[in-house]
Amino acid sequence: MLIRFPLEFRNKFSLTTNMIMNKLILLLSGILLGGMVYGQNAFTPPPTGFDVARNDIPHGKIDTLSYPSETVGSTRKALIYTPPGYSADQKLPVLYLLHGIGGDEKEWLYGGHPEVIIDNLYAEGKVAPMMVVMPNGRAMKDDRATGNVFAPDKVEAFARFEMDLLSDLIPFVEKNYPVIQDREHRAIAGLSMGGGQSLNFGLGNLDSFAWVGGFSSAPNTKKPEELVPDPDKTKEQLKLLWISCGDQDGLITFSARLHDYLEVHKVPHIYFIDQGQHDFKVWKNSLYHFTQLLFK
Ligand code: FER
Repeated sequence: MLIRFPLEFRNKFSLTTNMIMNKLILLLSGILLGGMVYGQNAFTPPPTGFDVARNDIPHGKIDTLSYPSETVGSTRKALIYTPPGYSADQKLPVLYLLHGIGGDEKEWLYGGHPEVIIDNLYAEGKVAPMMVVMPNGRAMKDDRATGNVFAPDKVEAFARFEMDLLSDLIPFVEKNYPVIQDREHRAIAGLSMGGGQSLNFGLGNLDSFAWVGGFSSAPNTKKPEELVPDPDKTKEQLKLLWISCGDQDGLITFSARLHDYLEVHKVPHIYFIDQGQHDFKVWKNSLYHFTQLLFK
């Protein structure tokens, strides 16, 4: 019987109560379902229509920004979502949202329509106002997702993006947009290669990010002991560590091994095993739940 405990320990005071409640619920549902325990479903599925554009609500805006990258030696592009009612008077937090191995800065937009999901959540008062920056995470001169996207130089460029993000893109965003410039107002999340990047860069730079999410993270995800060498420090600094994956995804081992390590070292995190494969159905669900936890 497979049991995974949904963990949300952001509120340290409710830690014990949460654990007991989770175990009780799992035990009860285990008995009721005769061994079919879906204890990992700490989140109810998004309501029908969560990803369908509504014309009776205010909409945010997607723009393209271009920034000079010293890391790559070129001008690079990213998309930026600004929320409904955005004005330069109000400083906002930022989510950096990263794509997968076959994508570029437009992958989330075309495949996941985060602007629709987030607009709908705003309309219901369920997300904090935030900007979303969707960069191209392949930090090389020709950063298009063409040819063999698994070629070693392209895969390496996903690691090089750490420097581009921290030294070029974030400073550009913070210079040119009204955003709050501290770790508690920066989140990083992504799908697959972007999930691995988010865990690697987020957990590796706790002074820059307090909110970290890996969706269906890929083999570029560093080993847990590299990601979290000092569990107490990670525990103290992180506001949210989110790890999710589809139960039919062949890459689930990379999420599972991090979850197991975090359990052993008692690092609070959310481990959400969704039903599904390596695709946007799972990533949209994760985005829907993850964004509601940010900056609160
Ligand atoms: C791999 C399998 C999958 C790999 C990367 C991926 C670098 C990434 C998948 C994705 O981003 O969707 O072996 O190695």
